[in-house]
Amino acid sequence: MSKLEALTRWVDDVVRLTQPDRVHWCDGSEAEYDALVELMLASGDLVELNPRTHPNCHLHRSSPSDVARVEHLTFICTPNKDDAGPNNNWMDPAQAHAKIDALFAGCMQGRTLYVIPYCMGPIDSPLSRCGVEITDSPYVVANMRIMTRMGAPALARIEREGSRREGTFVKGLHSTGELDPHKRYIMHFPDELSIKSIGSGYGGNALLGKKCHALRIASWQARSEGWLAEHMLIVGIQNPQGEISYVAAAFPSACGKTNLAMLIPPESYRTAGWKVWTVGDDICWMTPGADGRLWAINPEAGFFGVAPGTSAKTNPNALAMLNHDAIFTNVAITADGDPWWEGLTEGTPVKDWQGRDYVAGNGPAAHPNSRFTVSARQCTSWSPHAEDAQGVPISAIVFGGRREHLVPLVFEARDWTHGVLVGASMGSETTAAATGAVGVLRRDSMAMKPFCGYNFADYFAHWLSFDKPGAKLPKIFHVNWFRKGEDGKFLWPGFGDNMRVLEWILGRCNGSEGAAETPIGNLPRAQDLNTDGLDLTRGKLEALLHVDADSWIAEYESIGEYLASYGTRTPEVLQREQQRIAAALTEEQMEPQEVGTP
Ligand code: OXD
Ligand code: MN
Repeated sequence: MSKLEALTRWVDDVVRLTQPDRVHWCDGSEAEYDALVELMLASGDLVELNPRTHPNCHLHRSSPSDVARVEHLTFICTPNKDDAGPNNNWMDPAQAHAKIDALFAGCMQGRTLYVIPYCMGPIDSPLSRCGVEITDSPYVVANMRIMTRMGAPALARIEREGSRREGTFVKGLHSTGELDPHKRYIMHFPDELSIKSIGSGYGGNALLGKKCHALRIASWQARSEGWLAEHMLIVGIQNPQGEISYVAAAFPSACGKTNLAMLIPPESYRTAGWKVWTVGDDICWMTPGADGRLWAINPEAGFFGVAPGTSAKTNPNALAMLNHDAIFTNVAITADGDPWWEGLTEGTPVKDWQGRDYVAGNGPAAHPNSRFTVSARQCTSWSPHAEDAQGVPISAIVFGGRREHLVPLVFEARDWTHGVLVGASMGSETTAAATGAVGVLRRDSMAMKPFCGYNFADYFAHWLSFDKPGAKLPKIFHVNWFRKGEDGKFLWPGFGDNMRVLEWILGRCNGSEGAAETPIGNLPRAQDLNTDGLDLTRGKLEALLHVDADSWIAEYESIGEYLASYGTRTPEVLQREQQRIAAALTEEQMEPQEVGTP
């Protein structure tokens, strides 16, 4: 129960609509979590993993038709269709409420309705925002306890803020319904600060604090309040002098944000005193501070990471934190009951993600979008500043995608406007994080295509609006770890060696690194990147940094068409920037000119 009338009234309305047998207000305690686990072990929703090697770890197997976000069933419901924009599916709010409420009617009969008060961001931070999720899924409650600050302290904050002003918390209503893909919708009502999701138990569709609140609703709120809600990791990079610079990086889903967020530098860097601190792996809320810099918090308290590919080589920090107190979804298991996924070198799967006997050659053992849920505090690189109420100051923003061809390892945008264009024109090959074809190139502006709660044209304008007198904005960069050579193999080793690129990026921020100027931006020359100890031929390095004018002319034509597809709302400044670069590409013979050698 709550003393906040707006909250109890809403819960009562939902109870009348969904008709649960019981109502449980979550306090977020360990005892509550343990009781939920017992309940799910008894119902078969969870399977206990090997308690010797993985104490307090459990496996959940979802319905096989409910394994990823469903972008085609995700709607932004604004009174005016243009406010949602061509980047979103839109439905009229009245029609959307009627359609989804008909599915919610009586859907919790025989079930318990859980009320989850949660806070996105450190509980004492003015940058944090609260919400309440109602769900009939104990699996969702258990995950929300790991992913957010959930329970009594969040309820106290909601009541405090709500007693001063109505409508301060985000209302999220969720039911697994019948887990029927034909009766599945994820609907957002940004100007009502509300979310309704039915028919799925999958993370991004069901843990409403994450994509639905912290990105789609928050991006809308951020626009009206002058901040940014972004699909970005946050890392602190400590140099041998002990100074820490913070970098925020946007990559589409399943493109390595978690790995970059937990990067362990190569040995030579570690010996020299470099260290990387994790602040967040998926979402970043940034607000201009009194000093003109952008200050960032990670609104989440845990990681909901992609399991396949996580290994001692790619992400030792992640692997180490998954030995206890974690939930695994749709991974395979070994004969000893240890979790297993493709990419692990130890162990042999005996049951696949659907619990069937594993047969090699019959598809992957773990689902390609199988996940782990784990508290951020279990990560050894978790930053001591990750919970700072004022956030951390951002020195560089990095955009990136999965591009086999064309896009060089790294380049720097000339200024903020150019950087916004670089983010807006990001392209990436699709992954298994959403249903649909994998490996298809699509534009994914700022990695926010599935997550921006309003018209991208207005979103680009909002980004541009931060460039004002007194602002000390981060420098903007673009990276591509995925470029392939003529032999079809990745040119860059990636993972820990990405530290070499981060070093150049930070050097550009403090003026100590050189670059060559090209129409698409400033690139490191071969001598500007530290490749000592890398098995990288000069030819490969040149291929990684190559800017092919003809292909870029075609790319900029396609970027122009993309911007035009947002119609008259597209900021003119951005179109002019696109035209300027397109013209420079045609004119220049791509003769690199040196700028600022250290
Ligand atoms: C995620 C996603 O789960 O982007 O983070 O899909
Ligand atoms: Mn994500």
